[in-house]
Amino acid sequence: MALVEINFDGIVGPSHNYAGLSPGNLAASANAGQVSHPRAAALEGIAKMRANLALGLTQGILPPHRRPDRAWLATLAADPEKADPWLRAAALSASPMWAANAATISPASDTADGRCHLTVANLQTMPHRSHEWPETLAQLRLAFAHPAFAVHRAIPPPFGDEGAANHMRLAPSHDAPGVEIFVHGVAGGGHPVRQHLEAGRAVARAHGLDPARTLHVAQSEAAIAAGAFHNDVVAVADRLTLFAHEQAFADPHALYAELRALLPEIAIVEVPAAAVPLADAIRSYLFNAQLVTLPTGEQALILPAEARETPSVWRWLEGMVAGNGPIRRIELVDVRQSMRNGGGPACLRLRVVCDPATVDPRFLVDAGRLDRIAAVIDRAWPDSIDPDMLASPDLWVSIERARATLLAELDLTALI
Ligand code: SUG
Repeated sequence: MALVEINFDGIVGPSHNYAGLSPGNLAASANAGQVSHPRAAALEGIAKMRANLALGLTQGILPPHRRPDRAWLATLAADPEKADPWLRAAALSASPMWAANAATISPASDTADGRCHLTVANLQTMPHRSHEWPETLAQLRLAFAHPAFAVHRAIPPPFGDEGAANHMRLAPSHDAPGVEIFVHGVAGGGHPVRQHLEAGRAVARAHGLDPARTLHVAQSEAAIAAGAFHNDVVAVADRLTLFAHEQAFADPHALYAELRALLPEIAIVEVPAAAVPLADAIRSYLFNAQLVTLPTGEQALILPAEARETPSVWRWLEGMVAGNGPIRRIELVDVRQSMRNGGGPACLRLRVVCDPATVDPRFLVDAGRLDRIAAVIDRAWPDSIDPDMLASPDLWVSIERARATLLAELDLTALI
């Protein structure tokens, strides 16, 4: 059985819009009220997947959710079409595109029963994301129905869980036991704390992780206050490399010491605040990169194009690849539509380490399948959405039709 890392990208849904629903997410708040471009957004996502396939990576997809979520809205408003605008926007949000928040994954090599465990995130802190979990659960139960997997329901509220965005795994290889790090918030300097310690502990227990190789660490308050609403905005890990901002964790030295004791060969690439201030790291999404190991064994960082436009970040990256560190290559991708809602390349993907032969093939893509998905998007996705249009019944119907057309193309009408 060959274990590989598969990146499952959320396909940007036809309702993608800028409603400013995520306090603490500075990009989403700053762009509230702007006109969005769902078709361009979804095609940017497809281009990122194409580029990853060209790098030799294995690629999967998670389709957009049912939007508007009429059933959810109907429980909250007598006449859904006349519901409060923010509630209507919450029912229409395309936020399931950020697949890093779909679930937390522990590969088979870390778990007591030798299965790959997935726990769906409850996303209960933000109303517009709190109704994602039932459909995520349905998708994951379909994609990972093979006995090699165990798919768990979400942790009950009020303990916030935002999935893989607050979880990192370090291991010498996919088939060797790793160290799993669950990152939670304690205080957010006025911004909401979305990931709770209790949730991380419950997920680790459900997955049957070895407590000696499982760390629960706090995010720094400064990071959340500066707009790092998820840990993956300030840190990312792959194999034996941890790439993190100096101010990512409440007690970085204690974390690094524990990691060095458990994994003596670890490489910790810490970016000092003196070189890249937190504000620049968050604006450019330097750490919301996909840190991947290519088939050549080389590690690459797949970064948003904004990294090149932020002088401190670009200077630091140029120095890094010129040096002797483990990250040897930089790839830039344009996901500007997603970035405007605070979602970079790493937010758009859920990593699952498993044997691809055990995954339902309808959730895996090659270049030809991506072409067919792009053709549906071209045909059916709205060109633009002005937030004022969110009440339009015609828009609702065209969004529903667009998703149904895609699900038919994917042979996934079971999800309609
Ligand atoms: O949860 N934005 C998302 C961005 C998620 C990014 N994910 C990771 N860091 N892994 C969020 O804040 C904005 C939607 C709006 O305002 O309409 C939004 O939900």
